[in-house]
Amino acid sequence: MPAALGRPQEIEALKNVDVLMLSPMMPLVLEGIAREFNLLKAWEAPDREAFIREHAPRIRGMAPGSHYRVDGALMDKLPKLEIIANFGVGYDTIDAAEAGRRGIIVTNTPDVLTEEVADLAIGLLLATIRQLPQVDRYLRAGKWLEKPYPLTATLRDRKVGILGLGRIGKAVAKRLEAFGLEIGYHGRSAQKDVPYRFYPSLVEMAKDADVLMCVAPGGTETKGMVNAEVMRALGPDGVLINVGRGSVVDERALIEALRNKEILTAGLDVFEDEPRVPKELIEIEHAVLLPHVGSASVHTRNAMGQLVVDNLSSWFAGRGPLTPVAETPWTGRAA
Ligand code: NAP
Ligand code: 8YV
Repeated sequence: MPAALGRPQEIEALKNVDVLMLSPMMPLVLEGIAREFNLLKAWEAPDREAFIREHAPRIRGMAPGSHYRVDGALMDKLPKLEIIANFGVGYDTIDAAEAGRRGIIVTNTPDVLTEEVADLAIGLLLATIRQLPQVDRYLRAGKWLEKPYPLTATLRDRKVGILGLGRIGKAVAKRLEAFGLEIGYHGRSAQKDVPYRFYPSLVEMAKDADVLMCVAPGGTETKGMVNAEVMRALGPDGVLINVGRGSVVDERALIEALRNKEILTAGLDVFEDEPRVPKELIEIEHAVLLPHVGSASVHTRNAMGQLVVDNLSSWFAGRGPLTPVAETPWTGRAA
């Protein structure tokens, strides 16, 4: 049993527990953590590295911001680290397998954002196919006074292939069913009790579909899996929507596919190198580009933030993590 999982059951003097935050997070998280623990704000220090070095021997918890990589090298510096509480369901910036090997728990924020992100995915799909941002700009520019906006493509009769039929993928599928659309999915394996067709091959799914809805996680396994071949298979009437991770789509191949009209258009909430978006994508007027706002409502971000705080509270109160990730399962406290 790794050391962190076998701590003796005792009432913690929580205020003595050092929790490291690498970049500022929403007030609810900052205040929630500071209320219970000794919050170390690395970004306020003149020298972040020196600050981490100074406090490292005592740091037991961590709430990293989304733009920092938490890898083995950082874990090496934090010998007492027990838990990394991620803000977000996706945790591809954290080397969770490495954390697991060291007995460090990683938690994420599943479920509380599922419906919000699914709503956004549907909004982005409609906005992309019916060109809603472009139509809005048209009206504001006074062009309606000259002539009606040109007719657009349609969502009607489309087949949607979902890459990543997990919590969010299923919530998207449920909404698409209400739209009367045929749905298929691709993942590492077929799922029981799912009424949609499973495609073992992403290319085969793309051939059959004319919307590819990507809700897959980031990481080395999925990196660039929506590549030139997949886009060619999706075809000239095909629409790519990505609300999963930017790294899942080969962005250069996407730009080429859009430029060469190998696919019709794309709606993207996530990008390879956020917040930087290639100018070639920005120049493609018919694509719809959002600044990673899938979960970005006050309601849902509060729920996510609270779950970050609650995971730390629960862990340091000796009750285990609330939402550990698959690589660091909670097996209970040793007697
Ligand atoms: P989830 O329940 O874990 O679902 C992930 C799905 O991806 C699973 O169904 C899994 O199916 C599939 N998958 C995993 N690895 C795969 C691979 N190598 N090839 C093909 N499919 C693979 O996670 P979730 O809660 O739905 O969240 C999904 C992702 O959405 C997050 O990881 C995050 O990146 C993204 N997200 C984005 C936003 C946003 O603001 N845009 C907000 C929240 C989440 P199998 O196990 O069958 O392969
Ligand atoms: C968050 C996300 O916006 O949960 C995720 O995986 O991508 C989003 O909900 C993000 O992680 C916070 O910056």
